[in-house]
Amino acid sequence: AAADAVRPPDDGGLSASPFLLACRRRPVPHTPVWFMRQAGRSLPEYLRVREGVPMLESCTRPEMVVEITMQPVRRYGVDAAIFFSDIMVPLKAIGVDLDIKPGVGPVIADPIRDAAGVAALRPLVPDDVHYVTEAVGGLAGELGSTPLIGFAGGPFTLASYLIEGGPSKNHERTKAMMYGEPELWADLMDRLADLTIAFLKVQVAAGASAVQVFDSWVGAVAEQDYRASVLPHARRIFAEVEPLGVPRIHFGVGTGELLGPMGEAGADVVGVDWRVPLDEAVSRVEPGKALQGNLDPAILFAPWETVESRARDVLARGRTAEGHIFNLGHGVLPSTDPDVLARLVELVHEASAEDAR
Ligand code: 1CP
Repeated sequence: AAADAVRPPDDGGLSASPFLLACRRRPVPHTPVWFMRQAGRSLPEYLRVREGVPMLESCTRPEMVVEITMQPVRRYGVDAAIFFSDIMVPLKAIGVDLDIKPGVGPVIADPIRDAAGVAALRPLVPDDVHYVTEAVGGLAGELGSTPLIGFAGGPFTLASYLIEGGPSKNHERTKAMMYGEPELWADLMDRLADLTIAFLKVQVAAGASAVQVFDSWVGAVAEQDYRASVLPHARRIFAEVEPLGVPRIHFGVGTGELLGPMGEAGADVVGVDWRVPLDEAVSRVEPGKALQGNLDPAILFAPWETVESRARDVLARGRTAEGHIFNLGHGVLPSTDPDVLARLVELVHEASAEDAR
């Protein structure tokens, strides 16, 4: 109806972008699609730009960040860009001695194991990450009507890297603190939530149109413990970001049993990994949320006919949600063929536009 028509936006077309409309559970001309970890993985143009520059240093060079963020937008025509950075950048910026080692991931020189370690985590001020402000500002001109997603790590995931000292399979020291030293744990989670809030605010103030909180490893926690030890902090993050007025996405891996409480944390969009079909996820998440996901990233290594039928299945199940943003169930795997991703974007756009007619 005419009353529902999108008014000519005075924001360069951003408010009519399918990605932002879907986050708001509004009608879309086609299902929007972007990929977690679309920037800086396998693309040859990325590897060329990064040659000889350590990961964390690359995040502090605004021109490089702009270029890497734009690469998947140019190549794939995705409906959103994700800012090239890392969940560890704000920790580095407040003085935590850490590195991102090729083939390993984040490594912490002095893992946090006691109250003194927790107390040493200071708040982030915008000047600590002035290069982020510069890069996001530079992207506004390049992106035009394509929205930029800012992001930060979720508190459990950041705590795990800090306490374990690096990537961890079982998160045993992290859980030992969560179960055994609840007051110290709460203090740590408070500080990490503050860090995440501050980092998201910097990105939105500089021009990001949406934010995603990656609590990637929180699926390791049982629902009861999530509710007691993580959810209050996640809830505070989304509440403090709400006045910024941009859609908020909440994602974790292996979170099938946590989709309900993660929805309660307050984001506008809940990310779903590939283990739970989207129509089932709809019944686990409270009403009033859009869903994001959830093609298995490993399916992209199967023949195209398989990719296509599985992608169509995700689209069909996604239609049962109030809003759907097509994505993978987790990040693009490093050896993924970029041509398959390009073809997938085309398929999602064409197949969903046909359905919308
Ligand atoms: O699309 C993009 O790639 C944007 C940039 C981006 C994002 C969104 C990077 C660059 N990192 C992240 C988020 C991130 N970092 C997450 C959450 C998303 C997820 O679950 O995948 C996590 C858990 C990290 C931590 C991290 N950083 C890891 C995982 C290690 C583990 O525990 O298994 C790794 C390997 C990194 C390094 C990293 N971050 C980003 C890149 C391009 C790289 C590779 C390093 C390099 O190129 O030298």
